[in-house]
Amino acid sequence: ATSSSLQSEGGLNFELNEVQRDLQQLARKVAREEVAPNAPKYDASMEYPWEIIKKLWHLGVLNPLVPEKYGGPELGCVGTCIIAEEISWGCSGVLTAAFSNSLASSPVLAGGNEEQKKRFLGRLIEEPIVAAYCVTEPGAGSDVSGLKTRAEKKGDEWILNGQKMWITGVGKASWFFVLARTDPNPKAPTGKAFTGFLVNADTPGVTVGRKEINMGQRCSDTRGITFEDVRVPKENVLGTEGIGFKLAMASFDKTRPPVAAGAVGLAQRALDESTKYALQRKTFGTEIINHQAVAFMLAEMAIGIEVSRLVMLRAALEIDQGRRNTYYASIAKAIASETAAKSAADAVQIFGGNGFNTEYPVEKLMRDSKIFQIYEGTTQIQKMIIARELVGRVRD
Ligand code: CS8
Ligand code: FAD
Repeated sequence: ATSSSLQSEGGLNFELNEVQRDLQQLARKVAREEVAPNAPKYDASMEYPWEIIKKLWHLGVLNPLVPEKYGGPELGCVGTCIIAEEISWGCSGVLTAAFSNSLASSPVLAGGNEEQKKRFLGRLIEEPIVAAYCVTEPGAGSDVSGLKTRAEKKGDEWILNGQKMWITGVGKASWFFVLARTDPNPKAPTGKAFTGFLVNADTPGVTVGRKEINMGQRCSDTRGITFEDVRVPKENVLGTEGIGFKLAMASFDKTRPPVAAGAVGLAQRALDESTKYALQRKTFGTEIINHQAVAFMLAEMAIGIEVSRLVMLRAALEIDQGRRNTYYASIAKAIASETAAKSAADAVQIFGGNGFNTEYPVEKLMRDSKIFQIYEGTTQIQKMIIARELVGRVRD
């Protein structure tokens, strides 16, 4: 092979195409001009960033996964990641608030019938509304199969009872994806025992809890929710009875890469802020960037960011091209989250006493970064998934 054939179309290529670049520029502009300047205000007030959510909707980037067929922009997982990284650079709390729609849309995309896709995804495009993904419970987060919410079939309806916890956007949402156990037999295989439901927020029996006050990402709305004899019509069973667990898992394949992108955006912000600071702040007669111990912290951030960004885009591209990406999605989520947490903590270190103070941007980054290691599957759970994938490959 000649070097030109090795570089021909379809081979490795690290450039964004024109559409992706335009999307990045659009998201970057909003992040820099509207998200970042308002981030301290939202952090302090803990107010839900409705204005920005609406702005993203008007720009057509609030629901990037929704296909054109249902009125959406169909930006795929790569497009979603490009947007997520930029918005998170501005404020990862805003990103989390904005991302609940994509979380809730994913199971609908994975298993919804045409009518459900039109009805639920179409609504997200018609007006700037919010949807939520209700899986975690007070007693079951990592171990999704341990969830206790139950749904029983009665005639043409299902009766939903149970409690969910830590649900992003649920206090603002118009509809939810809810995962419930539908086979009471504890020996039923996990892949068949659960069903996904699409529940309208105004259904009687739905009670939303108080806004939780979290360490970081404080403008995002996180709440518990209870379902008490909530009647769900059979038309709102997502796909078919019994496939809910798999839909919830398949959704993560599409949402973990953008969550990783959010972590990359936060880490990039930490690097940008601390490089700027290290070039200005002087100690012992020189800018602190000239102290190798400081410069190496910046170098480590750069190493983590570059590696995380590559694997995050790989994970997104794999699924956009129709291949199962579970392995890459978990690698991306794990490395990007750890990079975000370490980069933000080191950014505070580089800022010294100023880093600990709310007048400077990095203490917020440190508080905001922690959640990336926890939500959308903890780092330990990502490692478990990666290890299982490795074992699967050996056995295959
Ligand atoms: O329980 C799984 C797990 O992923 N746990 C982590 C839970 C989690 O990530 N929660 C996140 C909640 S949402 C959230 O936090 C949003 S925060 C806001 C973000 C905003 C950011 C900007 C587990 C531990 C991986 C697996 O559990 P197990 O009970 O061990 O189940 P398995 O035996 O592995 O699987 C059971 C069946 O499901 C099938 N399966 C598993 N994975 C997949 C995928 N696609 C399709 N199907 C899947 N990825 C599996 O094959 C089994 O079916 P079989 O028919 O038995 O073969
Ligand atoms: P646990 O599962 O109790 O885990 C506790 C600790 O044990 C963790 O360190 C964990 O890694 C470790 N651990 C558990 N099992 C193992 C194991 N097998 N091996 C090794 N270590 C293990 N959920 C939703 O459904 N929708 C949402 O929109 C949503 N948004 C969220 C927003 C925020 C701000 C927060 C805090 C959470 C959100 N979650 C959401 C829930 C989130 O996904 C869970 O908190 C997370 O998956 C961890 O579950 P848990 O809190 O029950 O921890």
